[in-house]
Amino acid sequence: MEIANKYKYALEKIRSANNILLITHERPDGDALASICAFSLLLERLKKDHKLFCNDQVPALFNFIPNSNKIKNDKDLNWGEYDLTIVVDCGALSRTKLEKEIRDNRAKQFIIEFDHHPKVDDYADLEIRIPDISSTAEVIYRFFKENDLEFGKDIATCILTGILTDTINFLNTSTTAETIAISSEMLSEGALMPKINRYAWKNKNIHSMKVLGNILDNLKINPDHSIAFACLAYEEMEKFSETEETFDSVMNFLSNIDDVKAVMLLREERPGSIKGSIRTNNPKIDVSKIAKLLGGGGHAKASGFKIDGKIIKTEKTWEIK
Ligand SMILES: [Mn+2]
Repeated sequence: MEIANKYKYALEKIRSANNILLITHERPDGDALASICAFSLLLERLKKDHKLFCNDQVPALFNFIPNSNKIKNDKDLNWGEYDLTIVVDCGALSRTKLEKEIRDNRAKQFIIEFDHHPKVDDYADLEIRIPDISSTAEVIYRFFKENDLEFGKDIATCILTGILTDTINFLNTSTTAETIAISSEMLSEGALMPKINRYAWKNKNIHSMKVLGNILDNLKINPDHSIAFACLAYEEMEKFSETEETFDSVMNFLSNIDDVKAVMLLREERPGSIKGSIRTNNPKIDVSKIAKLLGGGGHAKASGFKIDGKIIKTEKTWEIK
């Protein structure tokens, strides 16, 4: 099906549904929350009953996103109730943390997926995926546009939030002329850009700055692979008790290093379980290939993986056992 027809078909499905379940990914970022909330606002306008699910709590910094207070993490969803499920920004189905439930109820309901990650799982009845565009919010913008749906201030704020957070304020390479044109249109619609910037970026507390300081202090460069990297052993992770957003912003900051091909952070989240994040600014490099080799995935410019192992700090560097 051509993409324009997919947008139309998706709206038909939404209009004919009575009860809709909206799902976004665990540990949600700005785009994940903006995307689920944009749909919630549209469904309110269309007077459709719906529920919003995310496995983890909305980080306080994103409380400004309209309707984010409606997101629940209660897995006790009455699966018989819904005739339509919309999954946004998830990449792999496992990131919904409802993999089993979705697969078990697969026959009973129609699933629409909106995403900009490379395809991992085949589960949606209608897959609206544009890999490597700036954000799922940009996919949703196109869905609105193609269907002549009005935005209004709140939905415009959602779409601009998704774009600004996923592109790091237009810094990364997925930013196109269209991304900026859409952002400008959303501002004209009344999107609250100063609010987005204040909450989504100027939100660093002293503690997270000190975590950044520690990581910078210990940063190493592997000259053979031209990768800058740092590790955090479990003992340090425990000491920091930092949230995902802190490490996200650390990675954003590290990816400003000019003379390496990529940056990598390994942190032992739980004893024996290491989470890796890898970023690059180099247009010729696809870090998702490394992530995939290690059982993970993501975008060409930002990817992640999980491996088993223990990080041990030695005098000069780290060892993984
Ligand atoms: Mn996204």
